[in-house]
Amino acid sequence: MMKLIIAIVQDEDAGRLVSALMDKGFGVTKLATTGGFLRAGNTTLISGVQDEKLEEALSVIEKICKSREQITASTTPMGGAGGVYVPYPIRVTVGGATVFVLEVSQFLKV
Ligand code: 2BA
Repeated sequence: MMKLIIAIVQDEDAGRLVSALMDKGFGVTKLATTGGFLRAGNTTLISGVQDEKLEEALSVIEKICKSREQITASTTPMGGAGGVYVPYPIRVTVGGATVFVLEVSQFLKV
């Protein structure tokens, strides 16, 4: 039996994740998607896997998409109205994956 993995990941992790899954022999389809909340681009990967390979695929996703902190520049105005836009570093959490695992009732190539 098979499972279908739907994994929503950050664009910056997507390329490495596709390569890592392909290297291990998984079939992958990559879709350009948009998150409903942030209205920003993200990437959705779909991958059909044999039941016994599910844990291996999930561990690849977890390894590549581990959430981590990143320092980025913010340009929020400082000093109130008419203030100067001074870039300053802020810490943001990036990475992570939202993963759904579905039962596959049929897998056909016709
Ligand atoms: P995550 O929960 O890690 O979700 C990342 C992306 O995964 C989402 O992007 C969406 O594209 C997808 N996703 C998450 N849960 C889903 C579900 N149940 N069904 C289908 N797709 C799902 P965004 O919607 O742009 O959300 C980006 C991040 O914003 C979320 O990260 C979460 O940290 C935050 N967020 C989302 N909705 C929120 C809300 N109503 N209030 C506060 N923060 C929210």
